[in-house]
Amino acid sequence: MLHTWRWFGPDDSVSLMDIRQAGAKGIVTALHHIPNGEAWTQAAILERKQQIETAGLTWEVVESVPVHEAIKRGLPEREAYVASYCETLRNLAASGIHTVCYNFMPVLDWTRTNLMVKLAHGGTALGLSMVELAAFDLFILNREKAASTYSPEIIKKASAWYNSHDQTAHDVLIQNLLAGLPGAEESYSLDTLRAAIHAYEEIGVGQFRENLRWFLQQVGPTAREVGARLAIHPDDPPFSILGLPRIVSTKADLQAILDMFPYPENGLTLCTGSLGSIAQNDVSEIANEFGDRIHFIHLRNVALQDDGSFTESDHLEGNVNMVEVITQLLRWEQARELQLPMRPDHGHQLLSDLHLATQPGYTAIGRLKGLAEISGVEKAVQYLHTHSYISL
Ligand code: CS2
Ligand code: MN
Repeated sequence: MLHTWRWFGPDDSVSLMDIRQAGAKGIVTALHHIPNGEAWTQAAILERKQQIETAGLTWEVVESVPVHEAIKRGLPEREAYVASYCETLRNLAASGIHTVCYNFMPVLDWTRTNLMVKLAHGGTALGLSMVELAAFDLFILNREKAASTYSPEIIKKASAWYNSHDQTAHDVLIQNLLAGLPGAEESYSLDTLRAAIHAYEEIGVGQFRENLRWFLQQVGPTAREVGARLAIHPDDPPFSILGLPRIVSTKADLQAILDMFPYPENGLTLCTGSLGSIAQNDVSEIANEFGDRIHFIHLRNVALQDDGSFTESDHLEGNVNMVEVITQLLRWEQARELQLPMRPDHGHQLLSDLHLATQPGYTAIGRLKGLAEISGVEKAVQYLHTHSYISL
């Protein structure tokens, strides 16, 4: 796999030289300063590409070209936004950048309730607590249909959590859920979140799926024309939150999306942590089944709890059998005769990073550790194959 690393641009506290020292060869980045929905000019793309190449790295993947809410909601102005999306794809391809990751999650992007879950060794992790999510939904957002979303047991625990924590704790939970995590395209107040959620009550899962179909059928022909590889990122978490429809969560969802525009340019980001956050997803089976349509790989792991909560775990530990997934991916690379860009997705906050203001999930040392562990597994599997101990 081609070892890449997410860089948030010149303001990122992790420098391009840090990234080279961490062992990555390629960069995953986006022009986050350009407003969502505005076309990226070739000049702006080439300026970022130049910065990366001057540091001895290559820009391998765009994560992400954001999909405007008007497209997700199917509003009339989606026509203008999809035209600018196609212009961005053209300008990226003309600049030699062809792999484009994107999310199609409504309103909120990836979501966590806790950004500093204390680990036994003193480091911290990201986590999602269903009890705290329910407490927010029921007693802070006061969403009308929230009570029908959670089990009586979760509701009881959510009430106990809410009543046993002070306003400071409530404010931290609100901040974690509304401020938008790194790479997210929007942030909200409680009122604008309520309005956005209400807008989706009229849409539902079926129409939301049709809105993605429309998007893919609009941008797909341009992707084919310019050789762009679209790679949709799974929902994170892979289930509906706050009553919002999520349609990129399961194997069946992924198959339906690939069928919406049945060409290789309509592909996937295999994110093991996002997909692995529900026990029903066999990530290795998904990697095996859709390997010919995977254009980009995120490797991270999760430790699941019975109530649906999870904490992000070490890359090789947790519910995802990472050795099996990496073996599947290496088998597909061999069959497709190519290298797929892979990035260590998230990392714990460890050692000196604990004393720095880092981007949640995007620490240097935690991601370096993950990349090193993944690289070791990859090397071992490749050696065993080359020396006929196993066959890919
Ligand atoms: C990550 C996110 O698995 C994940 O959720 O890839 O951190 C990513 O940054 C967001 O989906 C935005 O791209
Ligand atoms: Mn991911």
